[in-house]
Amino acid sequence: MQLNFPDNFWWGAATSGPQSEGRFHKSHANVFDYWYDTTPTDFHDFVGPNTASDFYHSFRADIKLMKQVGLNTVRTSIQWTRLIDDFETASLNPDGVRFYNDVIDEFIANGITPIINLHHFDLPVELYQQYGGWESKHVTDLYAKYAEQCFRLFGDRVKNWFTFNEPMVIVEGQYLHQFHYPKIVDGKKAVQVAYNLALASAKAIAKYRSLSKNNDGKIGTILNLTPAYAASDDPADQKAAHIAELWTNKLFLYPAILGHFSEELVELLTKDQVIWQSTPEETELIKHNTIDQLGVNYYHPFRVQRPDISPDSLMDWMPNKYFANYDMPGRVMNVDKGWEIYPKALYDIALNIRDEYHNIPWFVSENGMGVSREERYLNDQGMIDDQYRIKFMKEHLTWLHKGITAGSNCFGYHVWTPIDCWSWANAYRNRYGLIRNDIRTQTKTIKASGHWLAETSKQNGFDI
Ligand code: BGP
Repeated sequence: MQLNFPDNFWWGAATSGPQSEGRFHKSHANVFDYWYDTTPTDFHDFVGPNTASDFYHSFRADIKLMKQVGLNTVRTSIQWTRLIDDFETASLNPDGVRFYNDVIDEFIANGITPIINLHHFDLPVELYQQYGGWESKHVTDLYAKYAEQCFRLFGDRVKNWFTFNEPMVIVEGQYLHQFHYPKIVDGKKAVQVAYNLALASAKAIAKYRSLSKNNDGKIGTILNLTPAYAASDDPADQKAAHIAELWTNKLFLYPAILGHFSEELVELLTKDQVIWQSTPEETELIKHNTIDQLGVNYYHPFRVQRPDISPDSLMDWMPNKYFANYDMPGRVMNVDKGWEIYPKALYDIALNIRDEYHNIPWFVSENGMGVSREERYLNDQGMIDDQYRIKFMKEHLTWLHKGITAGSNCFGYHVWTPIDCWSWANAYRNRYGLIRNDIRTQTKTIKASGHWLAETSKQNGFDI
């Protein structure tokens, strides 16, 4: 039986500037450049972002390969530090302008629609050092200025914009769970940063809509949704899962789509005395600048157990890794992370968006399987025979298809990632690409999964 997807379905893949380009325009560093420059030992095999997959030099050849694996859309991001010279005035770096113009034109010339994200964890480190980064509302204004430059420069050709990738990872990585620089544990700051990110997104959306030439485009945001399932029927686990859902998913879904924060979450944060500082003008801005479309990054669910300490306080248990996975059932991926593979969550997400978020148009903006030491699967022809990744994509797409059949308004599926790329502190440990990148030589070759996707995209579906 053939599964057919809606007309004009986005068969695509996602990457980001900091993970693919390599370091150019060296006069500014983002937080990852800086972290690597100062503590290279924090990075797997001491591999940093300096070269990444060298997209800055090889984008023309890379885009040809992306075309060969059937992608009709590709998401990447513009780097704030590479496009802008002076963050206060948002004056431009000419080489950054040239590069991103060339990239966008090259995608279009190859029949690939560029989907552009404005921020993928790559805060200019100067803005952290001067203002505390996203802790500061001034930085949200500077971000909106940078966003405006992007809309003005590229809005004639780019019609699908996204304001942030995974704001929750910024909050948790930098301010709670210490996996991103500056590795702080501070619940109050974490909550303010979350609010400021939602505010910054609304400011960028307001700018976009005020520029009339962009009226034919759409703007959205990209959230990592992690459905929180209770580990058992025990009411304490059920309650814990409910609270986890409030923080993990509703924190950003509500302002982005509904234009306000969840009252229940605000109540909990107020009780914990960590609620953000806001003004009535900001509340109005958020209310009137909701998104046109949503990107959903999905990798794994949470299985939530009741915490050892009070389940009524978010802040008590969050730094204690309350959401840490308990023994995961079934298959897992990512040797270091042990992420559970649970494709049905995509169906649950689809129905949740349909029922609780106005059935807003959305797409899977990241879904992928990280595998370590993938050379193990090189076959006699020198191709990575990644049947496990094909199985992974088929399973997820099958559940997504059920969600679409049930009326959810999903218009695309993007694999993480087109070409093996640099994964933050994990560097090249887990490979996700449809295209292999031998990082010693920067030689790029299509994997079995890339050939499978080319066929699937051509057929607009696949046999199950
Ligand atoms: C998402 C990020 C991507 C990418 C992916 C894979 O959270 O948006 O940038 O890195 O996860 O995860 P990782 O690279 O940590 O293995």
